[in-house]
Amino acid sequence: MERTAKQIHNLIINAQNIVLVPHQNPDGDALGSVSSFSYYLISLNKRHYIFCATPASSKLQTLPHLIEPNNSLEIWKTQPDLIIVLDSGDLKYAGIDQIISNLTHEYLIINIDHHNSNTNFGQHNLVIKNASATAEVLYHFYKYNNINIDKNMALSLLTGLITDTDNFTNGATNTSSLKIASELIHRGANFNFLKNWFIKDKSILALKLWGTVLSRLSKHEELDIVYTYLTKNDFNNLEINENEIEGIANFLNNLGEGRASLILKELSNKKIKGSLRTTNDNIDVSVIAKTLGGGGHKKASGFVLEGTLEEVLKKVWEAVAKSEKKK
Ligand SMILES: [Mn+2]
Repeated sequence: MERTAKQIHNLIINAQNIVLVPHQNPDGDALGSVSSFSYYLISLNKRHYIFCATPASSKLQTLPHLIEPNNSLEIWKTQPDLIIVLDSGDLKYAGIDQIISNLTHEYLIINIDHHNSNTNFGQHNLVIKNASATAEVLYHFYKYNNINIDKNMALSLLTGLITDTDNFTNGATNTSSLKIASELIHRGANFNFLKNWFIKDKSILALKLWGTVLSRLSKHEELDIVYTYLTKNDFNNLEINENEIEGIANFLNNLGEGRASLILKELSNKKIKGSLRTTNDNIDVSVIAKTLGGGGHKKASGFVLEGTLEEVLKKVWEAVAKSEKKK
């Protein structure tokens, strides 16, 4: 791990033009990770861009330390020699699989991530699957290379940790994430500012949507999984972004019932997005998501399938039953 971190650092030192890529619909870990990296590249005076296939939520953009990514395809015409993908299990999740396959110049891909389903798609892969966040992987990267973590970098990394541990409450929270968070705070990251920003993040409209979702909670008794769903009509007239759904999915971890929870969301073009969560050590939701063509972590994963809500729900139950048999 240390060797890979040092190799990557050498490549950065020698690079002419770098593109940083967080995953699509970037969350606090994806944006926090690219922002901390951007601050570091600025300190090195390195020419670089941050490309994201979709815009970041307007809510996250209100955090002044997070750097707004750019979705202009013109970036790729600058022929970056180094493409650094952060917080993505594969290039499709990052939203750049098509773009990469059309590149004709020479480049290297660097993959820095913590997803259990990571496919090691880079020429260099710094992947720590038991890390709570990509921010944690980057913390180690900076340490291995004796890079000073300044205040802005610390605040960006702490944003990633808070996001992926759901305010230090979910299964990804461990001694390592808490220890790193404490050092980041020591380095000037304002925990109270971030904590309040993340906790006081609900609007009246959003909570009404929560009410709808929660009123539909059901349980598959045999498989012991709690589930609910959102139709297109539910949020057609509301300005609700992807992260809101993640928030509900994470909240379902508070349930004392069921081994895992599932929330299905109807997308446009007849597709359904599923988010799986658990705090139970005896179930690995990344295995279920993988069977359904998705991916993620042992305790939090997701997938997108074609079909109606009923059809997709049926496929999920089949995937759960299949993953149980394998054991
Ligand atoms: Mn992450």
